[in-house]
Amino acid sequence: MHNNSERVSDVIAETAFAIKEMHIRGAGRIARAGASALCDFADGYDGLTLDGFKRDLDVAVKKILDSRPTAVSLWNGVHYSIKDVSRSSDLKAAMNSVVVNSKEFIKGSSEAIRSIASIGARVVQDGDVIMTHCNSSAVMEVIKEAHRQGKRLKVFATESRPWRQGILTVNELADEGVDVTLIIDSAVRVVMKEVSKVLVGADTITSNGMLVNKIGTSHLALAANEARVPFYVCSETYKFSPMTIRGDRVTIEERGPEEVINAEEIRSSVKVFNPVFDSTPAKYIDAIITEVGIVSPGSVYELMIRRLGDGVSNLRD
Ligand code: RUB
Repeated sequence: MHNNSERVSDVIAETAFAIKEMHIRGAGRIARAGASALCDFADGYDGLTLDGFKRDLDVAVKKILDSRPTAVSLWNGVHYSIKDVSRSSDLKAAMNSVVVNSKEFIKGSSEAIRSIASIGARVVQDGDVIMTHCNSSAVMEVIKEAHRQGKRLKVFATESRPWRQGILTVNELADEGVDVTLIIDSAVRVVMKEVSKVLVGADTITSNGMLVNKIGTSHLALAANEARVPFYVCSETYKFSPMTIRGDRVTIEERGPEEVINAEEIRSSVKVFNPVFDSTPAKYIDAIITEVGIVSPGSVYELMIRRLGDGVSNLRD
């Protein structure tokens, strides 16, 4: 029989495992899952001192953040949830602040997606041919909203090896009645000739407007640039990385070779390199569709400074 503390740390361990193993995936979803786990942790905490709570919370936060390194949404969701703990004067207030703030983050995150859907749907025109990559809930909601508004659309979705999140994308859109075609990743440049807009999601956007998203995103950007097709990013502002203001680099996750190939298929001397995300420079991005409106990649820095205010100097590692 588990006591309460074990139960709550189980919630943290289970969530960290589910994120690491990609049972929960996508930058927005992992951020909400991280915040939700901290909410349960704080809600069920049965320790007796504020110092003890802070120590246990630090361990929980580290475990959640270590689950996947690239999407800053997770960092932002977790830090939003714990932002008032340091100034809480007693244990009850500290626990309560985590519960309140994590719920607020989750609510704000879901509302942001709805705003992006309605703002993005205005960008999508009747007759558009859209290409997307991987499976972004922000992009999905934009396309579905435009479709609901009666705009006639065609969507090309990349398979997105090795996890093949493109299968999720095509099924999700097909269930809504959208005209959708699956393509392999290497067909991007050939198909781009037929495309009128590219819409992709974001894991992280840096202060200089660079996009970090699923590996292969930069190929779509280059092909779009060559074919003069506008390239849009659909991103909540909590995917903006405050740490990049002070020059931090974004860690690009690498995962195991087993995701790419069965070991028996190749000689044992063959190495396999499996980077999970790539970077698309700001110059290839026409606009970022956020919940606060459509912004240029060049205005990300301003927007971040305005929102963080004095918090910039307090950024933790
Ligand atoms: C998912 C991916 C998505 C972004 C944005 O990668 O790159 O484009 O996370 O998704 P993975 P959303 O499957 O490795 O997590 O718009 O849902 O936040």
